[in-house]
Amino acid sequence: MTDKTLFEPYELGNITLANRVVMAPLTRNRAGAGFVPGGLAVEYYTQRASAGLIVSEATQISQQGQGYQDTPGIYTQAQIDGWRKVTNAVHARGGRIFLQLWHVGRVSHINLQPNGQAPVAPSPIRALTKTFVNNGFVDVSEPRALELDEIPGIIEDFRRAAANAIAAGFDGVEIHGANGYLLDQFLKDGANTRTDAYGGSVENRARLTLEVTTAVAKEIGANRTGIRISPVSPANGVFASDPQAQFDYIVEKLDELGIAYIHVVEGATGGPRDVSPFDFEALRRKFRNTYVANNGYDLELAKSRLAEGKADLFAFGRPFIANPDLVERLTAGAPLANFEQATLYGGGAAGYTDYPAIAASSRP
Ligand code: 8OZ
Repeated sequence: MTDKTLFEPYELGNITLANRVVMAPLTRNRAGAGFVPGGLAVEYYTQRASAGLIVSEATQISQQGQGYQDTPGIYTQAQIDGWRKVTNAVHARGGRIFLQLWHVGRVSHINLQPNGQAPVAPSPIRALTKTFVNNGFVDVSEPRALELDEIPGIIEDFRRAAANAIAAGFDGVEIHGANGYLLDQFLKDGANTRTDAYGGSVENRARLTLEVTTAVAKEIGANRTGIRISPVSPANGVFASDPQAQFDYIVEKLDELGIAYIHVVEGATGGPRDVSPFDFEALRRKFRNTYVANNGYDLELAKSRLAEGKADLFAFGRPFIANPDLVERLTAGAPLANFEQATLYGGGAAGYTDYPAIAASSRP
């Protein structure tokens, strides 16, 4: 296999990606009033449309699903209309874009919740993590456990959000099942001590994620549905005592549902790849459709993993922040710019849409 393959088209479900480079979801906290993505978001995503696939920033499916200030939603008509401008612009540049569907669960703050209520979670266990509200990082609020009869409403919120995403022109959706948010809270026994049908065993902990995925796939088509998982990541204070059994099981079931892809955060999100022993190749073997690999990839690692057949697509997150033309830079072997930490979360154009593409003349 030659080096070029990373930059050749790839068939994902029923769409064709221009290359195997995925822009990973990146939270940037710049939505406008009503949690509507605005003109800057249109510009930001359009600048990055040469990615084979863009996965949008995590987008809440309901007000209850929000955990940080100024993140966009996909539950009102104004939000659908705002996102429509993003998808139109990305498509006009030949790009493809999925929306990431997000419910934060316990990673939230009463200031963001409907009527100032407690955030919801599988169990009333506070996460040892912070959230970004009122322009600063603060401890998350004490959550309350979801009642059994509230669970159908959560599934319905995901289903409706997926329908809204398609109405907004997205090519598909990625269910956020990673990084210590609601679905990952259910999957991991450190956050889920339920004794009903949604806790207590590998099968029960997987139930909500599988019910959500089934409902979304039924609504918009399995070939337009993906999911992100992070089996061993401690992100947002989650812990699984036997992640291999938990994730072997759920990936087998996701394969049966025939969804387009699994997007796997290999290791600690944004951190080391080898935090604990885990056989990611077992997940790859269990899943017949597309395996999207993520976490700390650079060009060399992506090329070698592709050559070894260990993954189909490679999701780059942070490199896309300061390199809107990441695909062109990787293709040309051009140097990558570093992003500025201070402008990651919130603000305006600075550190968002003002990172330049490399001048054609300075490409090697
Ligand atoms: C960074 C800051 C806030 C949220 C994730 C949605 O980790 C996020 C996120 C990342 O998946």
